[in-house]
Amino acid sequence: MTAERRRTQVAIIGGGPAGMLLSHVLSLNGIDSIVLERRSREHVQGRIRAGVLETGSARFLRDVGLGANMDHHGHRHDGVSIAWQDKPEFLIDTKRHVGLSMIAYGQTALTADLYAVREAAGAEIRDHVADVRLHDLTTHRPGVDCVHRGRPLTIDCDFIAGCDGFHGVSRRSIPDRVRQDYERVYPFGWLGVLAEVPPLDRFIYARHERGFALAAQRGPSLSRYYIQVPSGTTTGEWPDDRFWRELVRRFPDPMSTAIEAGPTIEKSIAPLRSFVSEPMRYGRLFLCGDSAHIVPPTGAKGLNLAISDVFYLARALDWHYRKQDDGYLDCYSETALRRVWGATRISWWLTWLLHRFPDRSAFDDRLSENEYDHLLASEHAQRWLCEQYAGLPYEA
Ligand code: RFL
Ligand code: PHB
Repeated sequence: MTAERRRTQVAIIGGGPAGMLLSHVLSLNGIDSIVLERRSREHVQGRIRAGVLETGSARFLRDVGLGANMDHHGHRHDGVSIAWQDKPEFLIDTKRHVGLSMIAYGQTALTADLYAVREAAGAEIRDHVADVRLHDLTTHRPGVDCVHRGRPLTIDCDFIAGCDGFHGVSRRSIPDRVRQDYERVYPFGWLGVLAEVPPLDRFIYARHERGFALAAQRGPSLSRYYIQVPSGTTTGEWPDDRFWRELVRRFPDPMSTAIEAGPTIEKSIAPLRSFVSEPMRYGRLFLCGDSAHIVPPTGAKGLNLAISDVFYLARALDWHYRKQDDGYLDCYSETALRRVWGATRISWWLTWLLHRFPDRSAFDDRLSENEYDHLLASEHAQRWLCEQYAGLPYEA
């Protein structure tokens, strides 16, 4: 089979939310791109993941013409509650303390919006791409070799955006001597289910001696629930009736009695990890989203970080092409990493506060309890948490 050769300004590796949003924003600025995605379109659009958008993410999505479905089908909420066994409930009241609300809008819906808008614009999105290799990253003419549906494909470009998630090839294309990885792996994961039953009326993080649980929502009759499970657990060990029995035990009354059980339509386990790779740039390769960093989902920050990375990178590329100014490209990594470390810290803190750690001592348990009591009592502590939970502002 003959090889194919294409040229574009920005080759984007990965067709998840980061890659698709970047390709959309670039096209609004008159910059062309080709997206290379390893999996099928159905697989990418079927993944159930995040559910909460920060005000800043929602504002950026509106600015780039992606607000209509989000504002129509998503719903605003002013904070997430913490239900701590045998203690008063606490609302992370972002509206009250920092004047910002969140929007509950599933990543699945956002991904569908992104594919719809890019397809309508005639974007080049290649799925089923294999053997992706990046080359000449430190020259002005980098490129990507891959195999697209069995046929060799080479892309010549000006820049490569590595939006291929934690398991992708982009980050690994940065030499070890340049790259520094920071990592913490937690000894548990989240078992998540989706069920066609009415959800509770708010998002609730439950802290219980049996482990963490989360009540979330995807619509008026679609519930999303999670429970902490030990690492290595499989979904096969969690038939529906066992899941619901365990879930209600972790919520205090009256929440536990309000939970409606029903057949699950999706069930998956996500391991929890904190990970940051520095720098987020190597020559003409720029990393965006989960390819450079992973946060545990306590805090709902992962998708929001992917969106802020795209904001910074799209602006930097716009200035490069439109103003011949590389200032933003040169500070991309540093700027994006400041926000990444902020989200890494708050996600780690909430995970530490709300989960049961198998190796934790009684001393540590008392410390976390005291931390919660302090949160209940102190306006300053509440504001500190709300400022970060709502999402730090984008830098000018
Ligand atoms: P993705 O979504 O992983 O997309 C990367 C894409 O790259 C493709 N790919 C490749 N393509 C070509 N060549 C290769 N060699 C490739 N290798 C991989 C993959 O197939 C994929 O399509 O990364 P991206 O775009 O950076 O987006 C990140 C978000 O998906 C992620 O941060 C969030 O889902 C995290 N997250 C949450 N974030 C929030 O902001 N709010 C939340 O409420 C929230 N809840 C969650 C979450 C993540 C969870 N899991 C499953 C880890 C809840 C859960 C349970
Ligand atoms: C979700 O809606 O899936 C969700 C909400 C809050 C989190 C994580 C996930 O912290």
